[in-house]
Amino acid sequence: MRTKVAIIGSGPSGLLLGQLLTNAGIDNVILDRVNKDYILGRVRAGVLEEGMVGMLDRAGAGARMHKEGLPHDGFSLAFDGRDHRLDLFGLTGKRVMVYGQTELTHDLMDKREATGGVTIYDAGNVAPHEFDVASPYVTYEKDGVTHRIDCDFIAGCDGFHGVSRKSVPESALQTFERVYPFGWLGILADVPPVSHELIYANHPRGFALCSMRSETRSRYYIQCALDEKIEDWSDERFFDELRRRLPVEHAERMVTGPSFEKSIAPLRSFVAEPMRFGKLFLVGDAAHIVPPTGAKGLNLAASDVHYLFDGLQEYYSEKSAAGIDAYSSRALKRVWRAVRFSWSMTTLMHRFPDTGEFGQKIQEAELDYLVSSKAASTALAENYVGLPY
Ligand code: RFL
Ligand code: PHB
Repeated sequence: MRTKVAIIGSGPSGLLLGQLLTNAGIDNVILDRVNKDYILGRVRAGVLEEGMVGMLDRAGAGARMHKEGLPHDGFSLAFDGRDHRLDLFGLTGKRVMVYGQTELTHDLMDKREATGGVTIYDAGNVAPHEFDVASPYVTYEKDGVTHRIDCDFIAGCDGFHGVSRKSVPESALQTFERVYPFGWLGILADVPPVSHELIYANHPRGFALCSMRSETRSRYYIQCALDEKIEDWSDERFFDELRRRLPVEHAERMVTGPSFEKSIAPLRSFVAEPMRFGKLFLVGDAAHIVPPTGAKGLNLAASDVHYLFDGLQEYYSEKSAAGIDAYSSRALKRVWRAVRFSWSMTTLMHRFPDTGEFGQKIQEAELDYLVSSKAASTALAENYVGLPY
């Protein structure tokens, strides 16, 4: 088989890139090591920046998001027993969209099917080859047979644990990493959200986040130790702990109910540089990971796709390599700003092993400054709604 762009990974990065290429008449094939249901079973991001919303529209897959997504004009920072609203729209003129990654992935898969895009699921041992020379190709196994796809370019959209980044010689790659000494225990439950906007809570017992997927479905998280076991967390214990970390007016109003998903996610910041090796591009989580505190991971995947798609389109329509040559540096500039923001939100909101009473007071003083200074609130809001691409 031959195609122009072989895309490894059918997560949001791969699907978005694939759809923009298909819409522009540029052939592409997506390969994923798992099947559609498995991908749609992963519960992840929930907050989309306007840039991501625009990218989904550009792909022609935004209709359901505009109908069912919840535009949010602000969120709350809770600390020292009180709640402080950050007016995102008033401070920046922008809002965010609350719409689950699962739904967005579903919409992109439907669009791909409707426009005849090729996706090969359950592809075993996917491997990129010869990407440092003129004629790269990808191999994979399916039903016991090895297949080969020749292509012009390979897009590594296969997430943090994927094969693309691992295929690059170690000497060609510089990595930067911070692993945080805690995780997030998250649940999904069909109960109305405790508040119509998100609440990010700093508490001496640890961070808590009240998010949602709809007006009847809540997504709640609490900071937990990395060695915590899911089995030890009944729904009742989870809600008790969540309530203890929230201002009393929210704790009293919280509706509880059985969860239907419960998982622990570790927190990490990671960047691999550069994001291009000859004909192979790293996109989204394959190149970088941020802790979820700033809600930036999925949104960074969208800006990477924006830069790469522009470069590929320019290559095919104008025979110019300027855009693809600039991909890594353009993408990394925005990546590092988001890495900084996610790290600072994580540092500000969580209890670290050495936080102690002094650290707690410092966090509260910083939060107090953030919510009472217009300059500081604006800087936070500007980063949260997303820096321009
Ligand atoms: P994905 O979604 O990991 O998709 C990669 C795909 O590649 C496939 N794959 C392979 N295919 C073939 N061969 C191989 N060897 C392969 N290895 C892997 C996988 O099966 C998969 O289908 O990466 P992508 O597309 O770059 O998307 C990134 C986002 O998923 C991620 O950044 C976000 O989910 C991060 N994130 C959040 N981001 C936000 O912008 N806002 C949020 O509110 C937000 N909340 C979150 C989050 C991530 C979380 N977790 C669990 C990590 C909340 C959580 C709890
Ligand atoms: C979510 O709804 O899953 C979510 C929202 C905001 C974040 C992280 C996750 O910062």
